[in-house]
Amino acid sequence: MFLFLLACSLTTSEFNYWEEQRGQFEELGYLWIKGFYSPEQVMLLRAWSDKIAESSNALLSMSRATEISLNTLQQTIPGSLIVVPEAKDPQKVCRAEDLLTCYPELHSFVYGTLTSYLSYLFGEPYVLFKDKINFKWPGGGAFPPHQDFPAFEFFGPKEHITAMVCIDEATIENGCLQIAHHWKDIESIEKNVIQQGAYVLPYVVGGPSHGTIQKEICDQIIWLPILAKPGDVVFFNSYVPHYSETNQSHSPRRAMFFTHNRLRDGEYKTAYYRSKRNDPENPMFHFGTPTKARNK
Ligand SMILES: O=C(O)CCC(=O)C(=O)O
Repeated sequence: MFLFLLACSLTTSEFNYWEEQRGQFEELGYLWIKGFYSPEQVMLLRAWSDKIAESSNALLSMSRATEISLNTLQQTIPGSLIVVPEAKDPQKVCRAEDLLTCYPELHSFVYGTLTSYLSYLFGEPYVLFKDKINFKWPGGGAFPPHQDFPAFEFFGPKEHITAMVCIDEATIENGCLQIAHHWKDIESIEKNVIQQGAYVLPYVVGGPSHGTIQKEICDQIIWLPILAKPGDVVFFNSYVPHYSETNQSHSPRRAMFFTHNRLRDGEYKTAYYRSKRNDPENPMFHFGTPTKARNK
């Protein structure tokens, strides 16, 4: 019904635009929209990223000064950021999460842009599932090839769409996102079918590579480097394999990630972050990431 009402109010060229975008997403599992945000909106995103970095570093310093672990601080300070250090350098913040609880204006901004865009694109309401910023400071860790779904499967929805928002220009040198292109053509692999057209590839369970897709499979995938510019947005579903290399440059490569699911599949953001704050070392929260967990 939503789609029908929407279609009635569109011009032909608008209708064609949405059809084309939807077709691309359905065919490839991702959609790269260049210049999604205006230069003014990019300035705002940069300002939020700077503030979040400052608050994340303040939490790390507080943890050092008080000798209260970061995990305990995040359980003790309601509404604080969830800050996850790099496994190889615990003084560096790999990512900060639950941003939208701490920054209500950022929440409105994301809802009015990305969430609305997805709802238009698919003709039904979408809601946020989780949100984060990956800082990828110079020397910052690589994310091994993984699919996101197995990290989310303990909550209800069987499909998620993440919007990656590029904050700093992404290059090969600074470890841009690399996304699997036409990966469904790979033959004769063992697949765990979740639903029609959606399957999980075999991956390493436990240990430092928890969540990494097996190497023989990665070698068959054609990877597309996403050389995104600030303000570009890449939507991708939770089954598309992706990875990124270490940042070999001298500047950060920051990107925000806003994961959504269809409203009709339920709202899980509060439950997701309650679980994460209560059990931050659970490997499911460190799937295919350069961060530390139990048994990882
Ligand atoms: O930030 C990146 O380059 C990779 C992000 C990613 O795959 C993740 O956070 O799961």
